Amino acid sequence: MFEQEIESIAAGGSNEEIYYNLLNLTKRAIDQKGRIEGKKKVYYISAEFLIGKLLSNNLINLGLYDQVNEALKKHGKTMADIEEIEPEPSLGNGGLGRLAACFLDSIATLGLPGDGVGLNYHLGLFKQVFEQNMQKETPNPWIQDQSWLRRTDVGYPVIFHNKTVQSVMYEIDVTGYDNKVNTLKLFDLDSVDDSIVQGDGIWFDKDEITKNLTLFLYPDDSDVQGQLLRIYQQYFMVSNAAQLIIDEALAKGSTLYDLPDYAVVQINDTHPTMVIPELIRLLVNRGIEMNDAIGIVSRMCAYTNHTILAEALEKWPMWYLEKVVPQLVPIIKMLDVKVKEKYSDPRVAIIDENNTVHMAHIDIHYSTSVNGVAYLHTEILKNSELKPFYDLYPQKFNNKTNGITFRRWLLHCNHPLTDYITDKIGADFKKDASKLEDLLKYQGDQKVLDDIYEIKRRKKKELAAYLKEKENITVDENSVFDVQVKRLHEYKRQQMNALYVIHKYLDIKAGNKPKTPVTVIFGAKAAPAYTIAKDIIHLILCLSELINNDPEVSPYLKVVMLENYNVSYAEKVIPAADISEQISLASKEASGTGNMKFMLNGAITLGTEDGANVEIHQFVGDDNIYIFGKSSEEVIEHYAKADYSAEAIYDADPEIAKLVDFIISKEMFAVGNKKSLIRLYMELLTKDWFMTLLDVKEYIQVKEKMLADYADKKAWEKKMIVNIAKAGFFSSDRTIAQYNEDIWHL
Ligand code: 7GP
Repeated sequence: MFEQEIESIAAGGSNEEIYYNLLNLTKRAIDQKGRIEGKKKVYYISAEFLIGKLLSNNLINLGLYDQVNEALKKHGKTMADIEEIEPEPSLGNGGLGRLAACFLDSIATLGLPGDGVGLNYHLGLFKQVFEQNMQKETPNPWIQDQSWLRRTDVGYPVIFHNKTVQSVMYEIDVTGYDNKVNTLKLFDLDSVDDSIVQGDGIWFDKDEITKNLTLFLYPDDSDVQGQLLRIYQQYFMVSNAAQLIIDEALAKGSTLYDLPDYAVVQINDTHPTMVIPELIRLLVNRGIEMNDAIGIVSRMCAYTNHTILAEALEKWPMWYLEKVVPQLVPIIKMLDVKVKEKYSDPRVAIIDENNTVHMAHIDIHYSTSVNGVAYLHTEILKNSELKPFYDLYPQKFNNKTNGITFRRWLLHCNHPLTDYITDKIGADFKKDASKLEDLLKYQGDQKVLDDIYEIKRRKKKELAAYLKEKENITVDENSVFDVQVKRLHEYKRQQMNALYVIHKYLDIKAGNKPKTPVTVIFGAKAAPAYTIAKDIIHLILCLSELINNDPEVSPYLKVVMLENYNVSYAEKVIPAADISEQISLASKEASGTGNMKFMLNGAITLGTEDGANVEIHQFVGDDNIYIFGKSSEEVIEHYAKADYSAEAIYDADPEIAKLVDFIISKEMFAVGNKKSLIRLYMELLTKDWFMTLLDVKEYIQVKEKMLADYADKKAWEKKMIVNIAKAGFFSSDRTIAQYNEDIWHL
């Protein structure tokens, strides 16, 4: 099918024409596949879906990729050239949003009826540019006349205090691998006006709700207006979701009393929490008794927690809700009263003594399931963060260790490795990831080990060429590629990696030339209002300028900060990595999913016992991972006793002090901004909330060991194959099968 058409598309036209022709062809191929149907459906409601570019992925899932690729090749084109034309929708910040996208892929691949529900942000997350070694945010328009988005004639009235707006629903098809199709439903408002964005930045008038509602993903919420806008967005999302759910169930014959037989709602962190009172409100409006409505809704909702960082557990002053969504307030109050009647413990109240509404508490009391996203994370939820709730509802708590879709994170981003594995163990692993273990039988086969190493070299070469072309950065493709790509946050400790870079720089300056040169690659966006995170980016960019221009050091050490790190960049950098940096402070990274992508592509993890690193460690064993740092128990104890002092460590250890002091050295001031560097220096010295100095020494030691081990090629190759072979557990197909088995029952 489509053979002739593919051939003629490939034969003629510019890359742009080819892209749009392929887009249209793919859409028709999707239509022919048909929809996944079923009485009961999961609605995965999420403020973020970081879906990435879709052309290649859809072609792979539809089984058309090889055909298209061959045809393009024949006419002297590459798929990579065509992919460059597609804009990347940046409808997410990081892990939570990318997980949602992986989940949609797996839900469809497993043939389960399930749709994503979210918002159609016009500008999504900002585009990052570097100016004077600092991050600058610029708008990132991604919606074009011809795109994957399909406008529908579905829309709902959404009531905000004094005005009612009329939504419009857009859809993006979600193809299953070798299966039928689900949809991602993104709600929008026709009155939203991109032209209110001022200048080349991302500043806009936050008060004009009808013009700005779906303009940006999580606009800067450092002020009250920003926070109110966030509530507007959240309510708009869930009110649409709730109306859609009820509509679809009614169309299938539901009486609404049996709504849980038709719909299950997965609440992706607390952003969609208001779907609970909203569903209750709508059921009551349709004549169902309040208590019945509460029962029905509680039976159909499930909540996933993605973080234990206090600042991310949303709580809103009551007056915010009164201002934006007064119609929900009596319901939330009633839900709170019911909790207080049953439980006297003030820690589990929905509304606290300051009249603040704890969104997660609504989720926990009024849903069937509460899950964490990795074993350790769920244990921490049960035993400390959410302990009072676990004591009330032990049966609700469950773990669902995250996963990644192998279609994007292997089949699409690493064709040579995919083909090689297929050649060795057959294609079954594409549908049953546990089959990857069959690779283990080649552990002793030097030819196979060398081949896999060679594929890594090829991917490094490709990345080097891309960096040269795109960012005019020259890297040594024979160096070790040491990669830390993820959101910029102090708990993820990019600053610790930067201290390693300083250590290495000083060491090389002192005459210790390393055997194997190393390229330290960072990629990260910082939230626009997160000053220290931006200071860390500044530090890295300054180090990069200093080191890369120092002829004494640069043959041995390079520092690269990728500009505008996003899904497409991840697809290029992850297959090229030798070392996967997963160095969060133990207990703080709920799971991590980047760690899984690196492992699957044959990088070796350098990490703390945090999040899913713990499980990766268990799967690969001590010999195939590099672990360092204090345990989560120790860290939690430090917080409990408030006895951590960065200053004490600094005072006691001149080697550490030397690294920290370098941040404010004359070398750094020569390339950087004094104010920013001093601020970061002071932060590290006097606060260091995420305990960089606690682990930095062991980190440096273990990393040096790792780099030395890299020189033993045979031993390294073996680690690579074990990591790839053991990655099967981290397929999101496994995760989704567990959600379905334990929670959704589709
Ligand atoms: C992230 C977690 O930080 C990461 O550890 C996890 O792998 C990912 O979710 C998927 O579960 N959290 C977020 O991205 C986030 O925004 C705050 O959390 C709501």
